Amino acid sequence: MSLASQRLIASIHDAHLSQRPLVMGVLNVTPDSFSDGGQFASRHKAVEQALRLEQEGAAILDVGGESTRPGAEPVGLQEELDRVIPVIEGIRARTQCPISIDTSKSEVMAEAIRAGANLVNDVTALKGEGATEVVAAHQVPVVLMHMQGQPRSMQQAPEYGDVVPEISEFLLERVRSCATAGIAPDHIVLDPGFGFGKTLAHNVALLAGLPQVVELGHPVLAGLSRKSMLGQITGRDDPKERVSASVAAALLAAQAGAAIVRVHDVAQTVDALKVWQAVREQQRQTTRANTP
Ligand code: 9MG
Repeated sequence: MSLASQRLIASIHDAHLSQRPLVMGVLNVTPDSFSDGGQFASRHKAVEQALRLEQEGAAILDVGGESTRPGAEPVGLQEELDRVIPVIEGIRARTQCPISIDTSKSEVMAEAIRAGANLVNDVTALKGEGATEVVAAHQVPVVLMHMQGQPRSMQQAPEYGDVVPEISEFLLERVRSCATAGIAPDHIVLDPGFGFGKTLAHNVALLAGLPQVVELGHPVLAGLSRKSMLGQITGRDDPKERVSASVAAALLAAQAGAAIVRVHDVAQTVDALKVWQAVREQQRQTTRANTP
């Protein structure tokens, strides 16, 4: 295992145990993200954006080349590689900040790790062909996310009996499969997958029940940033207008015990977490002082 992966695993577990969540900054490298000015200009802009996110306090940079939004169409292998690999190489040439590859394709995982990625973020929880093998072979940490259905159709009619236990059971089953494939349990981060095949009621129940997912014993990642559930609650249609709602949701996830929050608005989230942590530290000191 590389030293960088060892360090990342240690910092994720430290975040989990100390309840000081790491902020993962989202870097989408889909054509609509950095498109003006051609291939090299857009690669340069993506790398500059990554460095900005790091400067703002991102502890992990999550690079993704295939949209997972509801209704999104799949992207071919070569197209996805062409989008993400040069950007990962470009980031790695400029910073040692941990990089996460957001993909479900084992070939992209392997190439991204070769190019400098340190963590795999898979919204299909390593169910794709060859995915567990790649993660086991490279001994990198992995985020296993729950999704009902596929991005193209997942919001059509999501259904659960009891959403939190059902998702927890799915995640535990994936942990067992990964262990059988040779992935160390302490390399696994769990993610209930807000917005992935869930109605507003499911998402709210999931956020309220997030401590139960944390109790499964693995670090938990929560991705609520700018999602449509926040648009439904606030009435804000434009995702860019959901910053305050996203920060509030990240704080709630942190309070519930999330070890990583995946966000677009890194600076705002980092500030909010600092306020929460300062008050929490004071509360801890007061409790200690008053304990005989
Ligand atoms: C790629 N992506 C989009 N939303 C996400 C979420 O909530 N969690 C994870 N792990 N990845 C996500």
